Amino acid sequence: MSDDCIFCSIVAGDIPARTVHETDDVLAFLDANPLAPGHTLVIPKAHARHVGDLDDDLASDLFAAVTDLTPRVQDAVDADAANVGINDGEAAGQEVPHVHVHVIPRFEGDGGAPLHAVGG
Ligand code: D5M
Repeated sequence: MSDDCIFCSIVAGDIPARTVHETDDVLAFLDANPLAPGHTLVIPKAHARHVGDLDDDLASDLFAAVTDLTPRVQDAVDADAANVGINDGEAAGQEVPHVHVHVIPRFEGDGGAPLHAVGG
């Protein structure tokens, strides 16, 4: 737990969130500024700033939650696909310094950018 981390505050229950999935080690909740309906964030409950800070067990638990949730999130909003990604570090666009995986439902013709549009 990091005192000045908003996602740690969500894990602690001090800030409300719309939780969609929870285990002992992982929490998933709806993004407060969604890029699409159903935009979900999946986080390790333990504070870690970068993906490289995760130990193997936690990385495995996090990815297991992502693989479980991604099709369920898509189904919930009747999406055609999803972008699944991590902004790891400020220069990559990480605003909240607690690892989080974005699961962003995508719809045919929605006009959004693919993840490989960096620099394009
Ligand atoms: O993405 C950080 C994401 O975190 C961004 O999409 C908004 C979201 N966010 C910020 N505060 C909250 C709260 N309180 N609840 C839910 N979602 C939140 P990044 O990859 O760091 O740019």
